[in-house]
Amino acid sequence: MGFIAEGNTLAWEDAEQHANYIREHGIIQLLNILKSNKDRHGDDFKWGDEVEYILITNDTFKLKLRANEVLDLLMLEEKRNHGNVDHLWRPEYGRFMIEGTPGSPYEGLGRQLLAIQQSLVKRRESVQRYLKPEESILTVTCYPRMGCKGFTEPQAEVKGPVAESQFLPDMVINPHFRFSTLTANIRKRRGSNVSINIPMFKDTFTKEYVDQQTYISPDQDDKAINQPYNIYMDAMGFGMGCCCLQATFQLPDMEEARNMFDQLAPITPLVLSLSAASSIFKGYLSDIDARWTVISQSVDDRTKEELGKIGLNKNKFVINKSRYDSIDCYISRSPQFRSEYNDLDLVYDKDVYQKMVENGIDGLLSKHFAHLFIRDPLVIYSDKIEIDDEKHTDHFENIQSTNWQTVRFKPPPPGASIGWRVELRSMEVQLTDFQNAAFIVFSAILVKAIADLKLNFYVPISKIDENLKTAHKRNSVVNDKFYFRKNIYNNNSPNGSVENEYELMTINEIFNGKGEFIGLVNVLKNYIKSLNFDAETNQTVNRYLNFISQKASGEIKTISTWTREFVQNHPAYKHDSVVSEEIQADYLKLCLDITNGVVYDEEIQGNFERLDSN
Ligand code: GSH
Repeated sequence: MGFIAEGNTLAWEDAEQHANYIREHGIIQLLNILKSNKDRHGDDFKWGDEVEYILITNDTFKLKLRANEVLDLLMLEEKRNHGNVDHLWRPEYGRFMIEGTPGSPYEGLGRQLLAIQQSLVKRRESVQRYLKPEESILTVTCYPRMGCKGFTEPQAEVKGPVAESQFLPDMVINPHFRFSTLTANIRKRRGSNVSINIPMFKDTFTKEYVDQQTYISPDQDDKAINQPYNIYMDAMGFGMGCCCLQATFQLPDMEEARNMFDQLAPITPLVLSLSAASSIFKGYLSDIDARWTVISQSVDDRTKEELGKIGLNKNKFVINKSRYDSIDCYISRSPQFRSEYNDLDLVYDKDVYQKMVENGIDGLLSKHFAHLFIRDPLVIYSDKIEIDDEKHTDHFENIQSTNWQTVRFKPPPPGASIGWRVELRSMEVQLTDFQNAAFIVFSAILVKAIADLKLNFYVPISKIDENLKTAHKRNSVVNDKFYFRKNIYNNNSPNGSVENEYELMTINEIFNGKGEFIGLVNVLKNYIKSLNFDAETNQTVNRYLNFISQKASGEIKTISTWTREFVQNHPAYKHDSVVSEEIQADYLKLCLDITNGVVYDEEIQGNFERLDSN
């Protein structure tokens, strides 16, 4: 869920002048939070999921730009019931998007796990009440023909003043100020439109250059755009218009949350590969299977100085990654941590670091936040600049909530009963409620098992980055190998070389076992035995874990692979990588039918959802 305030946002020219003030006070606010919460202990294991949906027309299969109206009605219910509702609904980037979470967090494991899928089913029903007959919601990660002619309902003009995109009308952006301000300010800060370039899948008749009509402004990097077999996209909406599945976990205290942040970081590329659900971008079959890099490029606000293309003058740092990227440093002080794991040359603000250390914060955590604070605040509300740092954390949240990393370390908000949390952000949303429930439950059990069994997933952070790249490859679940620890039970800091601690393994080996290692799924199956679930919970949870296991073995296809094959086998497909309106319509119709239980497809559902409905 985003950090959203009411008020007037500043255009970049004005916002820029307040950046240092926001950062300075953001740090004061952070220090206040740390001071009052560093000794907080004993919070319960509470957690929740976030699912993002798109709204489409079920007759013409266009993106329907009306989710904001539906959201208003859903939020009105929340207001009327004083927050006492089964689901919470929040805005997301697209005017066609909506985000749903449980009304209150799940607590612990146990029979709660039975409620999740039901909650997801009810969430859909709850939205459905406010839809017109020709409208439906879907959980597809990326709308295939985003940015193609006439892809929205109603149709709208491109080249609007906000995104200045030649493909996406400004109308696709959620009308809340935050989203258009983010879009315009990212563009203005970097000095040109964002430039998203991903490889196209090369089929027999794929043209080397498909976008020759593309207008490239003089300040754009035309080399990147004009490569052969390239899909070029020029607006934030191509990325932030993608949908994901996230889960947030509250841990008992700061140290456990720091440990969980570290332990989940190596998991993020693995679950991205496993949940991969996006292989079509801007109407073309792409050569990647996951959304992450597209979003990363879509919000990359780095200037030429920050990219190292010209010398530093106005900006302070050369920065190696986009704001939406993998994490750059581990933060835990657990005995499992070795300083060698932090093997990236971390870019961080030395002044922020100094200030934090002077205020008694340890070096590791200070570096983490000093790294987040190398970014400028992008959305500043004119009426919320001078605020009471003792009572508010808006300026800290401003920086924190626009550092979109694979995992997020979340300190307690002021004045609430909420504790230290960690958010897992890399998974792609799945088509059905069963599939999403399976990933959510898998994540929750994994988190609890990490905490209780002290599982150790540390690999050098540079290896996580390599794994994240690998996770984008076509069908990486089956075709590729990922760096993973040989021994996940190693509780003490070993002395040998770090290189000997990990090896390249397939997703199947990591999840289903290799040699003496029984695999993550079996680790979790053994772990839940100790939780003494009742028979029903046990059966349901095992079904979810078996689903994950079969996805890892490739027996059940990723949505990306399945989508790719659907297109390639479609009678209208000309083997030129083009996903026409006709193909998209048939594809989305099938997605809808599977979601609604009208069609069953074992390739992505296995036998599980059939069992489920019995
Ligand atoms: N849809 C995204 C994904 O597929 O990874 C995740 C959602 C997201 O990052 N949304 C942006 C945001 O700022 C909206 S522009 N969210 C609030 C936050 O990260 O705190």
